[in-house]
Amino acid sequence: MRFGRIAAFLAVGLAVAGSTPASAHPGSASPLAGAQPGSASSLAGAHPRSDDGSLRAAARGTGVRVGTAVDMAALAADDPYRAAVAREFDTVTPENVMKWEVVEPQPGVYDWTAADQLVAFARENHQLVRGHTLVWHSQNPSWLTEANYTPAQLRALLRKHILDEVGHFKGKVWAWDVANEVFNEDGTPRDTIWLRALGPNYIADAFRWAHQADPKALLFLNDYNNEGVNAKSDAYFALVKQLRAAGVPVHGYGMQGHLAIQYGLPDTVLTNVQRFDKLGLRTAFTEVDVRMLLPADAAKVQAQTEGFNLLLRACLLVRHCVSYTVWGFTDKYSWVPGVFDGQGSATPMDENLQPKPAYEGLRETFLLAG
Ligand code: 9MR
Repeated sequence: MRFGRIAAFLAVGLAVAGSTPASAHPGSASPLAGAQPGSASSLAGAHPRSDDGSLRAAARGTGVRVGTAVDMAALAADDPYRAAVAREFDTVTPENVMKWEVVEPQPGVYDWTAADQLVAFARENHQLVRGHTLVWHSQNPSWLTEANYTPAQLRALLRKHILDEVGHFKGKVWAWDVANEVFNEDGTPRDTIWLRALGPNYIADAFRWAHQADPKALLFLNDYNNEGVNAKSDAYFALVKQLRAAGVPVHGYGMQGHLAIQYGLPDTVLTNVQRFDKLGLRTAFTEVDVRMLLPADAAKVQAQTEGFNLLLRACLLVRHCVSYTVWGFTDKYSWVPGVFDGQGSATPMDENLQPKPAYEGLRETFLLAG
């Protein structure tokens, strides 16, 4: 239904400058027709509900699932938070509990407790799970990073980690962020233990192992500052073409969407998403938040609303953008103030879970497209 609504965007002047329905609509034959991975039929999801005023209800019929990162401590302790996760979202991403340091705190000793709880919560609420993340330079266990493993040992450890984790969640995770943040801003490969020991082919290996463990899961690359056309997204574009030419099962390009209004909003997002879309690749916004220097004022709030909507519109204007996920929906649990001094208010709801203009803007944009 998504493309019938592009006229609505244009009519109300919301379309991104330079876009047209024709350029957003890459032909009628979908390069994804018949593709198996990511079929939601065997997973929970798309539960029909009446319009209860939620984001989830607004997103229905748009072809884009709306999701949030979930803080598992908050989910256990905070009933209004828990109710909002269930009410507002189609998909959930564990903010931390599927990361290697959490799932394998000691070599060979797995702890799936918190991740399993999220999967069960998602099932109860007819939500899909985005798994996050399999190979990354951060949040790895110290037993892994502080030992002097040989390249062969590191490769075996990475292979086992991916086969075991994806295998544990086989049939329960809709999409995986397989490789996270593998490029620098200038498009060169990020210097990580994986690159140093294994060379750049560790990325292709990671996708092959993930596919082997769950052939139906959608497998994504994922990064930040790759929303617009720039050296980093160019590097991803080249990598995707190279991986696909080599038959590597890569299905999606994830753009985290951590924006900050004081740096301005990226202005080539739609062009960037379109070029990946035209390759037949799924795209997704995976970790959207829009921070600001505190205190907030009306102009900053307006800029933030525009930031959230800019990314959502780009998603709605292409054929294969499958989800739009916020990295937490309430300022009560956002990672931002702890990392960026003097910044915050980055999510669509305030600390009392009251919707901000950004929330209303997202709802309106979904409704226009639905
Ligand atoms: O939000 C996450 C925060 O709680 C963790 O402390 C942090 C550790 O690196 O990771 C945060 O999530 C990151 C995500 O996994 C990858 N993209 C950037 C996110 C924000 O830092």
